Amino acid sequence: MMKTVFSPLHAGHSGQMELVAGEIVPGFEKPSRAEIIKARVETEKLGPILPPESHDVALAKRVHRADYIDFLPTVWERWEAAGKTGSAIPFTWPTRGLRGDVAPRTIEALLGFYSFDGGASFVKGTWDAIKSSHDVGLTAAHLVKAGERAAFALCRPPGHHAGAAFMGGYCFINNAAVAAQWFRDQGAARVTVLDVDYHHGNGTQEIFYDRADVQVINLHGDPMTEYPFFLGHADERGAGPGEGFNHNYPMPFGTAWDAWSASLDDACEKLAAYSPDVVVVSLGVDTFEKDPISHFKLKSADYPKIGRRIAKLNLPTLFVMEGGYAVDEIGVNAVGVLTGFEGR
Ligand code: OKP
Ligand code: ZN
Repeated sequence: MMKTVFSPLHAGHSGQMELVAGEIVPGFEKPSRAEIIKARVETEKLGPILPPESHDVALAKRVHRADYIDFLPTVWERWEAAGKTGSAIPFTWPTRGLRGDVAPRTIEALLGFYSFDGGASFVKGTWDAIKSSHDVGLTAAHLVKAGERAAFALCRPPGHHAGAAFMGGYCFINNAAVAAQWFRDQGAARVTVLDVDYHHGNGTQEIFYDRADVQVINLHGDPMTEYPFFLGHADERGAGPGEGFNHNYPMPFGTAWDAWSASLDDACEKLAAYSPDVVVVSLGVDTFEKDPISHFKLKSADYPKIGRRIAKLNLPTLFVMEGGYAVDEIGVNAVGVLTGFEGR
């Protein structure tokens, strides 16, 4: 039986708007995603569903910049105090040629200072959801540390696009990175983050890029044509002491199981050679053929095969929920990975 950790507080992050193809629309990253996965955990009898314990965000500051983590809980009150309504969406960024080293003062400016796109927006309940997602990840990590073979952190909002000092792509705190760091702090010599979400986990890569103690492996849509566009190429192999410990598998639109699973096999060989004490899987199921914002062609029957391949590594494994936007099938696909891992 695999334990799942889930918090109802995710639901306060609701109604946030998103700019897609020239129109402001309701965010794809919506509460029903987590609720449908939770319902599938129940009907599949994966195992007990536990609430998170509260953990100090000091742990998040081990991978994020302290000023960024201190900023997140203040966003909504500052937005309201400035007389603004709607969703707090970043809109101006310190890109090439501008100063990225000076934090300005107004909430509008700070939202841009602490983000790389307009995809992570706030409403009233967003901070409580972010904190609950962080707590869900760490509580599930504790279960694995305590001897569970695997645990499922049903995180929402997701985390893998969030870097040391920026949010973006629906992500605020990098739940998988925080958990990986926590395992290190608890005595794990080496940790691998295996990111199977359709989108490149640019935040996770950035956080661990110059480190040898956390291996980061990403399978994703080729950034030449897919979001987040500006990271995720095959030649990004790590820097300094981290050289050789970052592995990217960019794949073209239309990639289906045969090619995708060949990348997974190669990734698992590199992972096994690294011989980590624990694996953190950034579990996105937006590789699904019917995902509304993605372009891979995995089928529902493929997800248990992902779980079986990861189980063959025979390592303690923390599954951390990331993306997946085909809500009708998100439960079947996400829980399919987990039941596949359990050998059923
Ligand atoms: C978050 B995760 C869609 C543009 C992309 C952001 C996608 C964030 C995905 N037309 N918008 O990796 O699933
Ligand atoms: Zn994704």
